[in-house]
Formats: sequence, C-alpha cells, structure tokens
Amino acid sequence: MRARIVSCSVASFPCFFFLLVLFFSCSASQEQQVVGHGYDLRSVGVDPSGKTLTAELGLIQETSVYGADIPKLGLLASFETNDRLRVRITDSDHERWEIPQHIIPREPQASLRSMLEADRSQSPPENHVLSSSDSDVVFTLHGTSPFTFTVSRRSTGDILFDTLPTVVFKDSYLETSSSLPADRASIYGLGEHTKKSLKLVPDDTFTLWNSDIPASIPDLNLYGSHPFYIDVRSSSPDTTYPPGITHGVLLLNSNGMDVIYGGSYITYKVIGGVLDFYFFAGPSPLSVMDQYTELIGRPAPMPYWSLGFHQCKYGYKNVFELEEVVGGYAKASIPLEVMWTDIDYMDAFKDFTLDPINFPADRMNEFVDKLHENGQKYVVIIDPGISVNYTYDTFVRGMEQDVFLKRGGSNYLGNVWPGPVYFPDFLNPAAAKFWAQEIDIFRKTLPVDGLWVDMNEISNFITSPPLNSLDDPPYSINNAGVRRPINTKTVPASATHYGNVSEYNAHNLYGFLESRATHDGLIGSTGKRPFVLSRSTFVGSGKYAAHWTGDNVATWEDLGYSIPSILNSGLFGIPMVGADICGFGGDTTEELCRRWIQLGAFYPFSRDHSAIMTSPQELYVWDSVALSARKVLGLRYRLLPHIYTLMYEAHVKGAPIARPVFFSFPEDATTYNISTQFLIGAGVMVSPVLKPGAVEVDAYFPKGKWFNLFNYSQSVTSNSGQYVTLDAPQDAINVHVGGGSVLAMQGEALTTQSARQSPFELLVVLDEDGTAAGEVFLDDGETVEMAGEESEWSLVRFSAETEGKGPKLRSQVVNGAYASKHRLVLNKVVILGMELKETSKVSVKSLGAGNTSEATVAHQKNGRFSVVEIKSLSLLMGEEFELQIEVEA
Ligand code: MIG
Repeated sequence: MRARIVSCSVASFPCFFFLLVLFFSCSASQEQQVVGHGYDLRSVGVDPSGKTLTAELGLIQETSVYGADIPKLGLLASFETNDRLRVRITDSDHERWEIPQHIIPREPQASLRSMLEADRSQSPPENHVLSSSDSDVVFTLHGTSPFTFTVSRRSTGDILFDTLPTVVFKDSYLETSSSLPADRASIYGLGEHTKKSLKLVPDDTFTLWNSDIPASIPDLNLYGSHPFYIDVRSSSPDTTYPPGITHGVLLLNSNGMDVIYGGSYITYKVIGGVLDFYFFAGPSPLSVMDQYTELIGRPAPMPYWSLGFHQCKYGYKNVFELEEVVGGYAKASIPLEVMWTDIDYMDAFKDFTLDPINFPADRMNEFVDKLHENGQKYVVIIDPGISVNYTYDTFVRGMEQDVFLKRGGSNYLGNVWPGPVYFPDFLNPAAAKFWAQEIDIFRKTLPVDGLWVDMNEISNFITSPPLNSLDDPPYSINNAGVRRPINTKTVPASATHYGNVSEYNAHNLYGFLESRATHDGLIGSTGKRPFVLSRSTFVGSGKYAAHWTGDNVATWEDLGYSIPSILNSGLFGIPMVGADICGFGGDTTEELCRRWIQLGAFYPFSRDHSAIMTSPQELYVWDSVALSARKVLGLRYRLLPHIYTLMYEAHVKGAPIARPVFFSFPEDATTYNISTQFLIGAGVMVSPVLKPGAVEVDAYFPKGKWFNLFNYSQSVTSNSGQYVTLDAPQDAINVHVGGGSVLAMQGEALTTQSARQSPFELLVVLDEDGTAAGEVFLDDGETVEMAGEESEWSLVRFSAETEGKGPKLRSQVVNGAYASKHRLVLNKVVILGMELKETSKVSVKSLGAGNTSEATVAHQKNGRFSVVEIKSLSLLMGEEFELQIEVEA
C-alpha cells in the first residue's frame, strides 16, 4: 500500500475518532498491475442518419485478476444532441446494472444486440468516424487491435479523449483510461473531496463512494459522488486557437470507483455497472454547464427566503435557547432569516417527533408562529434511520407499508443516533410515499418550512460482517484513503433494495433518492417551493436539494478549503451550497469567525453551524464579528435581486451561482489556477482574507475595470490581468464588481421579506466601451415552479451604451407580468465607470416611457472615475424605459 498520511487540521473530536477508525480498518495492500489486454473490433455499423455507431468487441486474452473477463462487448456511440456525444460500452450478452431511468432520464437505447445485428458491416474497418456537421465533437473508433476510440474537436482538431488499448471489462471491475495533454488540460471536478486547489493536481486518486467522513480531512471520498469533470484547454505554441475552450466528461455510473488523474492521463477503475461516457462539447465553461444539466436535471429553484442568512447549532438545549438566539440576532440588528435545529429537538432521536421536555409541541408552535410573524423561517434536521420501536408511530407505519431496506430477506438492522434503526428504501415508491406522509403528519404538529437531510450516505454506526461476495469485491477502491472495506460504517453492499437492486450498485444513490422523496414530500405538504438541504449527493441531486460541504473544523485551512468545495458543487449542478460558517468542529476564534462571515456572506447558501459542545459562535457573540456581519450581510441583502436572478439562471441554464474566475475569463489562463477568489455570477469578484493576522490580500483581477462594491471607489483597472495587493482591514472583505455588469439591487433589511418591500435600484458598471448589461428575474419567491405560469413572473433585461453625450440605459421587458401586477418601482440608478470633471453638469432625460421629472442627478469623483447617482426616479420595472444621461463639460 502506498503510504498515505491523513492529517487532521486540529485535534478535534470528529477527527480523532476518524483516525481511530482508519487505524482499525486498514486493509491489505493492493498492487497496481496491468489487468487487461483489451478488446478487438469485430464489426461496426453506422445507422443511416449518421448519428449512431455500433460496434462489437471481442476479448483478446483472458486475465485472472479481479474475476473473469466478459468475452463480448457492444459499443454504441451516438450524438444525443448537437453538443452531447454518448459512448456506452457494455456486455453484449447480458444486461448489467445501470442507473434507473427515473433517476436520470436519458435517451432510450434499443438493445445493443439488435442494433449490432441490424447494422453489422462485413469486415472490421480501420477507423470509423462518427461526425455530424452540427456538432463540434467527432468520435473516431480505431480498428487497431486492441480497439481504442478518440473524441476530438472539429473546429480545432484538438483531441479531447483518447483511450488506451487496455480496456478491462469484468463483472466487478471495469477499467479504462484516456491520455490527456498534460501541459494544456486543466481539469476540475471529480468529487466530492476536500482539496486545497480547485484545479486538480496530479498525481491523485479520486475515490467515489459516499461516506460519512469529515470534510475537514482533505483528499478522501466524502458524502457525494460526481464522476464528472470539465477540461479547460490552454493554447500552446503549436495550437492556433485561443485558450479556454472547454468540454465536459461524465462517466454515468453509480458504482464505487477510483479515478486516477496523472496529468498526462486519467484512469477509471470502477467496481460495477457499465462504461457510459457523455462528452459535452462546450465550448465555454458555462455552455458545458448548460449541456450537463440538460442531461442530469436543472438545479431546483430555491425559495427566495433561503437566500437569507441561517443560524444553526448542534447542541441547542431547548426552545428557550432557540428564542435567545433569535433574540440575540434581533438585538444586534444582524439579519437572521432562518433558525435551525439539529437532532436535539427530537424525542430520543426519533424522526418526526419533538422532545416533550425541552422542545414541547405547544412551546415550539409559539416559537415557530413568532418566527413566521417576523417573516422568518424554521428548518429542522431528519436522519434516514427510523428507530426500531413498536411504540413509535412512524416506525409502525413503515413496517405496515413494508418500506425498509432488506438484507437476506429481512429488514436490515443498522444503528444510528436512536440506537437500532431500519432505513427506508427510497428506491421503493412505497417508501417515498411513506416519507411524504410522515413529513405531512409532522408538519401538522409543527409547520417547519424546510428540511435538512443528514447522514444519508448512508452513515451507520456499525459495520456488519460480510454475507456474500458483494460485501468483498475483488478490487478494493481507496475508501477513506486506506482501501477500507466498502461496508465500513454504512449499509452493507449485500443489502437489497426494491426491485432486487443491491446496495452494492445503489449505494451512491441513497442521498439523491432521499432528497427527491423529501422534496416531493414538502411540495405535497406545503404546496410551496421546497427547501431541502442534503449532505449526500449524486449526479442530478441539484434538481432536488441544496448542499452544505459537511463537517469542517474551525481552522484557517478549512476556511480556505470552502472555496474549492463550493465551486465544485456548482460544477456538479448543485449551485445552492455553502460551508459551515465559523467552522463546525472545534472552537472558533473571534478573528476566524469574522473572516468567515465576511466570506460566508457570499456563499450561495449562508449558514453558521457548529458542533455540540463547541463554544458559541452566533454572529452577535463578539462585537467585531457583529459589526462585520451587519456590513457583509447588508451587502448580501442588497444584492438579493441579483442573487435570485442567478438562481433563475442556474435553474434554466445550469449556471453556477458561485463560479470559478475562469468562467468569465476563460481566455485568461492565469485564472485557471485561482482557488482563493471566486465570482458571484458573471461579474462580482470575492477576494477574502484567508490567513490569520493578514490585513492585505493579493487578489487577481482579469482585464477590465473593477469597483469595490461596498463603497464604489477603490477601483482597480487591470490592463491585461494582474495581481493587486488590496487593503483588507479586519472588518472588511474585498468584493468588486467588474465593468460590463448591471446589477439589480434593493434596500438593506433584517429579513428578505422586508428587503423585498423596498424599491429597486440598478448599479450600472460601464466597461471600457461604455457598455454594460444585466437582467433581473422576479416572482413571489415561493411558487413551486420558477418561470412557470407566465402571469407569475417577470424577466427584465437592462443594457447601457455610450455614444455622444453620455450613456443611454434601457430596459427590455421579456415578461412584465409579475412586476406590473405588484407595481414594482425602480427609484435609483447608480452609474460607475464614467470619467467626469468635478464641474461637469450631468442630467437625465427619458426617451420613452418613464417619468424622470422628479429625478435628481449627482456625481462625485472617486479617484479616476465618478459615481453618478440618479435618485427619485419612479420607473416601473414592468414597463420598458430608456434614459439618456447627458454630460456637459
Ligand atoms: O453524527 O446531527 O454533518 O452538520 O450537526 C453527526 C448532528 C451527525 C453530522 C452533520 C452535522 C450535524 C451532526 N451530524
């Protein structure tokens, strides 16, 4: 076994426990060896449309490791859309496990066998090309012995994927590799893992097997599995195209796997299922996300309130403490949108119950009613394990409805917080129905607004002894970094789900399925847009749930890790994500907590959470943290219309809310290595302090003009992309908006509900050409569908251009219904990026609809640029307007 040092950031409890577990679960060593000689191409055919190619492959030579080889394989390559190429390889004689269609619906494929029979050509040809003039990717099957295939980009000739001849296909072991241009491929994704660097660094093994392993430990398989990466290509002296052309690669497979990234190659070692690759043509990072989420499911729209600030802690003792915390926020005038409660509220850790002593139903209802009166919300945790207890109604109903996961014919007995538990088998439609009923019954006891689903990897406090070969597959994935058995502290692989599906195959899907059942259950019970926060995720989870990065600890390292972690979640199609602000494990410090809220205020999902027995870290605990929190959350709340619009863009196009810097600047290769800054949407740059004691930050600014979003001054003009050392006093974070953006904003408030009562304002940030553009999406923030029924929403685009006397700003109403119905008003426009003299006269006039008669214009020089403020406008958001700003020298 290659020695691997697991380092914990601090001597925290979770970490200590974890090391103990590792120590006792180290398994035997496993040598790296060549396990395959590959397959020959036996026959090939292309269907008349030219969109699919099928091939029959035959084993060249049997090898003995990891079980018997499958003698005949079928390969099917098809253009499912112009931008999506699928290459699926499986046993041509037997059906194998594949992710069920109801989880990720995909193109039906006729049985490979019949296709092979229909299209077979006479002799195995040399190279077979599948290309379509509508698509920029080209598939080539090489008839060499053994066969290989390549995926290349037509417009550049660049080879994107280039398989090695050593494909291995056994019942419990699949292996395939592609070479990569080490000097030009920047790879991102392959999670879930904690990494210091967003860009993947060779040589590294990415193990995918959902586990309850603390996120504070880098490089181990964590709670979710996402066998997806994007590959951003740099140019080189030999290439003639610009840098930044991006494609995506998904291996759609739910089985445990190791993915080895070696810089010049990537190798997949998978313990089941089929090789089902999807290649997304891009060519930009955003277009890859659009194409990826078109396949796996668009991110769920989140309720508007969920974009407010959340407070949680494991260890709140009773309802009085909850009230105290809510009161503490009010007293300190720090926005608090959502109060949370961890497992403490339950009666003996039983889901859907309330502790009758510390969280009694009547007092809890008063508490939640009060929250609701204040425009606040309440969310509680639930765990999948249902206490085995015949006096517990939920359990009894579960037994009656026969919804639990089985092993060897009887319900599998696990052990979690309540002691002995059975786990609902969410692959069983009856279990989803049961879950929905329980949610509804519970909500009648206490009207919670959202649900937090934890421990759904599935986490189990015990490891059951093996029963059959599924529990002990021939190849040991690098589980927990020590190749520990896959059954360790989870449901054993030999357990069986509905439809006789093994846990071996479905393990990584559990969190997804529980998220879906919870999402659907909440819709059924509330009739409103659901909010579900899930720890465990799989490909497509974003369609149902938000995610937090799990158990970090209160260290500066973990503060830094949170950036790659949230950005990765965005790449996986789960844009609503955040890390536990101020740190989960261990005691935080005033300085760390202050820096953490400065950063965390800009996580898409912004929640302070900490472990039991840790010292208090609510934002009002220290005056300096409170001061900073008011400032940064103040800006967050002012930006809510913009952030909500990004939620809309996530929902319709898969665009992450928090984005790697290269998403907006793919042509700037310096951005590929940035792990310490990120963008909100296209043009808001967050550059946090991540080190103790620091009061400066070195931040990279791609080409353009950048303005500090807190004070509109301290602009940075970057001519070709440069690092700038910025002041970052203890109470401040640097957040800049780049030229070219129009941001929709509203007033600051303590709840999103009251922020939404304030008039709108536009921040127009001109770029070098004097242009800018942006949009705003508006609705009630809680209708189940986002952008469904036309009368229930609005979309308005804004653009600015500068000619002659000054910038002209216009709106284009794509759908004005919601804005008109509620008479939403725009009363202020701020323009940044104009170069004026102190003495210049600036005025505004309306060129069309929209009254500007009351408007006042003021400008103030702030360094090279002036801030132009147009106030007392009364423009309707639902109606188009056109404003001319005129400058007289
Ligand atoms: O075994 O519910 O990651 O956020 O506070 C620990 C208690 C279970 C793990 C979650 C954490 C939560 C904690 N949970």
